[in-house]
Amino acid sequence: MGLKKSKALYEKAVGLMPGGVNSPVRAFKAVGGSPLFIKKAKGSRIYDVDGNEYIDYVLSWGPMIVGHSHPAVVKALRSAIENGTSFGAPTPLEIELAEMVLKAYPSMGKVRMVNSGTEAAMSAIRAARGFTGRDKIIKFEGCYHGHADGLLVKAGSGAATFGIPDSPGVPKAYAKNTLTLPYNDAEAFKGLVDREWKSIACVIVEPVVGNIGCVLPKPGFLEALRKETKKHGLILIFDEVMTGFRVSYGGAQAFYGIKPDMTCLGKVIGGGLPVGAYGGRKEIMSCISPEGPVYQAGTLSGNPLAMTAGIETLKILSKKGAYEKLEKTMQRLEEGLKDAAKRAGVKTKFYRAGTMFCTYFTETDVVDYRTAKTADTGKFSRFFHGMLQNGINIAPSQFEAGFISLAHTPGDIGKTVNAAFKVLSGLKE
Ligand code: KE4
Repeated sequence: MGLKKSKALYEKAVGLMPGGVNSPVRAFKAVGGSPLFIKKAKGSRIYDVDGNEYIDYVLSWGPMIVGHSHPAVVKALRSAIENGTSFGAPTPLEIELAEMVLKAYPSMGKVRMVNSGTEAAMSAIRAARGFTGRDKIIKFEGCYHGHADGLLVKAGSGAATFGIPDSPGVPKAYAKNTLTLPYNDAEAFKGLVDREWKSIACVIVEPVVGNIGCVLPKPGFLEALRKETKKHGLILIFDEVMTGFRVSYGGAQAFYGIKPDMTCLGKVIGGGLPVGAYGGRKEIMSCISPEGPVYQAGTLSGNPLAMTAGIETLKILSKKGAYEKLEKTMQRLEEGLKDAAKRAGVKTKFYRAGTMFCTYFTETDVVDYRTAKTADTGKFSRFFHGMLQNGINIAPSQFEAGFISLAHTPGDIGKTVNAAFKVLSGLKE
């Protein structure tokens, strides 16, 4: 069906928006070529403006876990929109979603709705700083917590690994309060905290790192974060924007049995509409305005349409058998992709946590940012475009996670595995 219309739209878009997109990863810079413009999506499928159909493993970067345009979500939104779109006043819907979230995440005593994962992480860190009176934070290389200034920081040189800006526009003064460590290095973490704990408010971590592909915590790593933060009164923040309701209904904290002090959520809890949330122990959340002095606000926070989509999505996920079905589909895909690479004679490493996954084009075990970067991004790009040509839409970067939904069928998985074998076989040359 060609990509003529997408190409024409992209040429127009670049004259209107930076890079022609509203979020960088969509521009295909990591894989080359020009992005698809999507017309619609239904179930496990997306359809571009040229009429091409794809089985979708991006799922809007995670939110569409029940499938695109789920009838129950669409129906609920249709009736919600009749009542208006935004009031700037409390609604019963916010109570309903807050109750569902707090029930699923018992580590949270209270929760605040915001509009994105960035806002959730930024606000959780402000709460931790306000609660502890300390300024510094610890993050881990490769973890992404949205684009707030203090989080666009990379490891500086030197023992204390003081952060340096990872983007123009981030003042050095902001970055120096962010200490950065290698993910999965419990010893380095313990050493830094033992030295610097008096000035550190919190540690923020993706319990499974979805922003360098899919990197699992080594046994003992999350436990070490929990032990050392408790010992020194640091706030442990699990950024579960991606892992929340994805790795399990109770997120990575339920999956790994670790109770953080605060949690950030997003993506799935909005069912595809803009929702983020942060929450934690009651004594921390009581610092948040208007209950306490730490200011945080948002015109559209708790928006009735976004709450409706989130509530309906969580209702579907909380039904008996939902995660068993997701797990079965994921197992089929994992076995199929591993077998396809083996039969095609291409060395890959596959990782997954629940139904987020990544195939790395490397022979190195991927345990952190450094080892993830051993992946052959050229080979990945050829794989990406080959899969697209075979009607399979995967993330346009080696360093992003893939996702499945309740709408993915055994037939979808079969088609995907066959396409993967065909494309991987072509990579051998
Ligand atoms: P948003 O501000 O994009 O809603 O959430 C930021 C964020 C925070 N924490 C984690 C763990 C995240 O994965 C994200 C956003 N994830 C990316 C995917 N790598 C969103 C895609 C994009 O940036 O367009």
